[in-house]
Amino acid sequence: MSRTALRICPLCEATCGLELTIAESRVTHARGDALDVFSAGFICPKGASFGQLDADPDRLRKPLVRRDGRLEEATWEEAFAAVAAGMGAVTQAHGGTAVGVFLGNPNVHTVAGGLYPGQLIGALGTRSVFTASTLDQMPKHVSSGLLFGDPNAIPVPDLDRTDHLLLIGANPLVSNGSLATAADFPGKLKALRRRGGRLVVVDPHRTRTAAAADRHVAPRPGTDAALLFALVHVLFAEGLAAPGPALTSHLSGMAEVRALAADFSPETVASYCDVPADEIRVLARELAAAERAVVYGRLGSTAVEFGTLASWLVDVLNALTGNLDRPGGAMFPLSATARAPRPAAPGKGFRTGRWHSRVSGRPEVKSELPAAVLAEEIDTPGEGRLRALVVVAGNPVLSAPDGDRLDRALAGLDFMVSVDPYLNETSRHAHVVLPPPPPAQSAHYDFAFSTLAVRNTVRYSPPAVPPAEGVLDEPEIMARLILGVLGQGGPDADPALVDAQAIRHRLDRETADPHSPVHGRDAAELEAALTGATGYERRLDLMLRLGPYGEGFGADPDGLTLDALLRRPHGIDLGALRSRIPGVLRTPSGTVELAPAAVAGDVPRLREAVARGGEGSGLVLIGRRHLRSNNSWMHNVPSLTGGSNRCTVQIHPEDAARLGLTDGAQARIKGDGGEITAPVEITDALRPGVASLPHGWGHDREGTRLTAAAREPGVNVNQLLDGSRIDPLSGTAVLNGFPVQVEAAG
Ligand SMILES: Nc1nc2c(c(=O)[nH]1)N[C@H]1C(S)=C(S)[C@@H](COP(=O)(O)OP(=O)(O)OC[C@H]3O[C@@H](n4cnc5c(=O)[nH]c(N)nc54)[C@H](O)[C@@H]3O)O[C@H]1N2
Ligand SMILES: Nc1nc2c(c(=O)[nH]1)N[C@H]1C(S)=C(S)[C@@H](COP(=O)(O)OP(=O)(O)OC[C@H]3O[C@@H](n4cnc5c(=O)[nH]c(N)nc54)[C@H](O)[C@@H]3O)O[C@H]1N2
Ligand code: SF4
Ligand SMILES: [Mo]
Repeated sequence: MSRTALRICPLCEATCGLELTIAESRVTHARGDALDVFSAGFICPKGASFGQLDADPDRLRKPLVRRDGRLEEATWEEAFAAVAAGMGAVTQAHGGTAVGVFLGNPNVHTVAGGLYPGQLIGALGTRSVFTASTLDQMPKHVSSGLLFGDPNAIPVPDLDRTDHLLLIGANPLVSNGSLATAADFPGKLKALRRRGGRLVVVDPHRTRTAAAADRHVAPRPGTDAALLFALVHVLFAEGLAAPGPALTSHLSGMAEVRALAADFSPETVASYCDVPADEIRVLARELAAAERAVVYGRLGSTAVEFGTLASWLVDVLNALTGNLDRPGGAMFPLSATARAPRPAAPGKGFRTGRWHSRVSGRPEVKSELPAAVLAEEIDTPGEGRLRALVVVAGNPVLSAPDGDRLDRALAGLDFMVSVDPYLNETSRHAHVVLPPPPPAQSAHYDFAFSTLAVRNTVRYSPPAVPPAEGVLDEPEIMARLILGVLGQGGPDADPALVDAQAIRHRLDRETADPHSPVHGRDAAELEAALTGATGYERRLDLMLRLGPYGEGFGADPDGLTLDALLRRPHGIDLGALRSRIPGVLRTPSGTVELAPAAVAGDVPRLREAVARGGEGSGLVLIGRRHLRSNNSWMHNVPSLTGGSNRCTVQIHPEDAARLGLTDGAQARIKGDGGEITAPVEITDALRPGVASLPHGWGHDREGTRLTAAAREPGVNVNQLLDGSRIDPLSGTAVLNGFPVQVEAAG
């Protein structure tokens, strides 16, 4: 007998609702849930492989504990005892600050990742926190922090209503969208063009998305900040900078932006960007002329040399053309678990550099240090060296610069614990591996992506399959880990304490807040009203009730609760995005601060780069993604790899001819951090002067359990980096547009 269950897909930011067919606790089929209020049936090849991924025989089903140097299966009791002993030894000798934390990408795709990392970091009292954000979108947080006073207030393209989408360094037909949660991105781009709108793509690669565009501009990688500055320049020069009356009253810094853009005329930047000045003018004029337009930038605009400047300019352009916070433009989502809107009030503003990394003095950003300096924080001797590491859902040996150095550094740690379902390139160094259950056995709520979605909806999936014998769900693993770090991890430790503490903390704050619907109420009585079968469900219930659509513990009887959501398994539609300025602003001035001093301070660096020009700079490398991959951890599912999903170095025919490279032959690629060898794939989709390699490959290290991935291991592109190339304002590694040398191997 088979049955079906609904489950939001955790495999990318599109968050599609899936309908799983389940026979004897096994997912035998996955299809798009046609009734899902957000995704309406959309699914991609990864979602369709949900069952294979869920049942991957290499997935760890029991914890692993290192004994005499070898990782062996153990009981949960033994594993948490080993954590208590190992962590205890380090923290007693050196304090919790000697423990680092690395949080990888799936933390934004799990309930546990949305709820527990903050408590873990708090329990350790460490400032050595590293995440995938500094390999990804941190520049956007910095730009939002400076512009709007809130680093998490990221405006997203209102895809359903725009007439003109200018896409910078994003490939949503492959990635399915990022910092713009939109199921069926392909369908939304088609609909845009059907209603007479235009798609313009700026990308050095003629990607699937670029090939589908009305206009494709292929600049030299890394030069987008200059290109976008030139668009701003044109808007001012031609009298097209017109935010409109509604927005203008909430803007400051227009004159300063104009002055900053003065040096970046189309003629000045044309040769650096390798885009003709006339074409730059057309880009600006088209953007200004469209009734509703939006500029949207993604990884090719963030993980680059001038990532923060480019991210900032994206929203400067949205503001100057009157498209910020307006339907069809760039809008701020309002998630169901956000704090309920408070009256507009000036905030403290956003600061970075409250502390610095020990070895190379990199500033803290959003309480994080750059992932690119993790290795040196471990392997550089001296006071304050990291001696232990907790990795949750991360594989930095493959995802961060100089994996070989990090690999050696991890091997030298006194203690390491990984919360991860796989024994991979990173977790193989752990002393204890704590595996979460596969996704079908886990509940799902999108805490992160609901704040980035192009339409406000709310959806929750309880576990589709009951947890198998001997399984601990990831919230419980995290709660026990937190108790262990606090020295309360004995065999009778009650993980519910961790949830109760979080609930009490929030209720104490809310009952003391005059703007809260529960101001002055009794926290214990409110706590008793919460429903939910588990600690994390009660936390979700609390957040929903106190959120912008919540029932507020009686304030709005029709409002949202967990129970109400459970009665609507396909989700609840909360409507199209609505304007949120000034309520969303938390800058000291209470305005959108268009010309923040920190950003202005980085402009001279860009001016110098433009002055140096781009000619004769040799080959630069950029990344690429494949529809059937996801970073480093989906190469172990045979139905997803092979065919075009391979680790090849792509190169333009002219470069191949000049370098004597032939299709299919091996090339040696050298960068700051080392050299790798990969098969050549010649393609004119890339502009000349650019080579491309995907990331997340290099599955040939010993001591992993990735049977399928090891058969076609590929190579680790991040070995070409040494960790020194960083966007200074955000600490983000430059993963796109760095110099390499390529030659025929052998
Ligand atoms: N050169 C280059 N490097 C890049 C990029 C690039 O474009 N080019 N992209 C960067 C980007 S955008 C990102 S986000 C990073 C990603 O960097 P990471 O987050 O370090 O890497 P992932 O491959 O996503 O690793 C995810 C880990 O989580 C585990 N995992 C999967 N599901 C779960 C779960 O439910 N719970 C737990 N606890 N663990 C789980 C997987 O087994 C894997 O070990 O890589 C970055 N690195
Ligand atoms: N199938 C699949 N989907 C994924 C992932 C995956 O690995 N596979 N990863 C997920 C993650 S973690 C993320 S962060 C998102 C990323 O989502 P996207 O950013 O949409 O995906 P990318 O393919 O990295 O697209 C970046 C584009 O920038 C271009 N580019 C590189 N350098 C430059 C430059 O200097 N300027 C400009 N203008 N463009 C440049 C590249 O050619 C590439 O097409 O995708 C997510 N979705
Ligand atoms: S697009 Fe993303 S969320 Fe949707 S099915 Fe594919 S992997 Fe899952
Ligand atoms: Mo990412």
